[in-house]
Amino acid sequence: MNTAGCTDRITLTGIAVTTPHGVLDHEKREPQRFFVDVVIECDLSGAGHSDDLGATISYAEVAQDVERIMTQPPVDLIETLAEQVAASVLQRPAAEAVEVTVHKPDAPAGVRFSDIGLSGPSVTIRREQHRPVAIALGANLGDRVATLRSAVRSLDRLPGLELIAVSRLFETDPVGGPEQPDYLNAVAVGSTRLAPWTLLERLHEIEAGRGRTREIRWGARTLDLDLLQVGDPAAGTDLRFDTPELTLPHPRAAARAFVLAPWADADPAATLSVGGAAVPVHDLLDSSDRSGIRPGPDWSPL
Ligand code: PH2
Ligand code: MG
Ligand code: MG
Repeated sequence: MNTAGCTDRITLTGIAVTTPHGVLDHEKREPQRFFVDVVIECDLSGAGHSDDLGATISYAEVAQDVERIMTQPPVDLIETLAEQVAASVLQRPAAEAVEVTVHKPDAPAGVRFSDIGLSGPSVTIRREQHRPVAIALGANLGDRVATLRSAVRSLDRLPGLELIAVSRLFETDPVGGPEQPDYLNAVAVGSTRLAPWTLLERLHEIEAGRGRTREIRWGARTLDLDLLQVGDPAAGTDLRFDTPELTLPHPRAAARAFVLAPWADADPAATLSVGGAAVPVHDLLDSSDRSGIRPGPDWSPL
């Protein structure tokens, strides 16, 4: 995976909370000053072009989360507070990474700290988003194997996406749409720090680069890349939402053998959230209509 972070950032500097935390007994009784800085790396281009708060992370919400975490019952370490703040920021779908600094300017340390600026001890941690992701690949025009192979290569090189496994190829009867050639389908699974709509944009760019056009819904295509799921339903961390641009998990994945067969092949332990429950993809496959699904040509795309 290319690990270069996103260069857009939301910064909150110096969230001030007076509250008791510390290793020493008296620190757990007597409130002292803490200042928290949060730098969130996230793609702000969507919000910048749409002027829509829903397309970014509300700094007010983050600030209030920080205050709530800081005013919990006393803990010993500012590391603990920083870790909890980072974890709470990373629950937001748009957050790709976060840096958290917790300052404790009046900490008892047996020395005198400068009274210029914000002096005294602090800790700084940086944590990256790592969400499991499943992507479906399909092709039924042109040199299908070559197109799918180059699509996997593009996915593998995508900054912010790390591929872990790619399924075998399955040859499948077309489902829905007009009369069209058979498909080759595969599924790639991996880990991403990207916001789902940012990842979807990258998938559309890869499709466009392989001559994909969008004339007829469910019509023949050189390449189709669909975002199936982001996050882990078994841990309750999968992202679920329904917008005109993107619905997660993919609304038709649970019933489509051409998705389920390669998905179970790439990740035999995969689960999909169906009506709020994490259901093994294998079980969904077993109860789906597999009549139009055949083994495809051999490949080893990674
Ligand atoms: N994709 C569709 C519609 N129908 N049928 C098969 N067999 N494979 C596909 O990938 C497929 C389809 C819309 O994306
Ligand atoms: Mg599709
Ligand atoms: Mg699609």
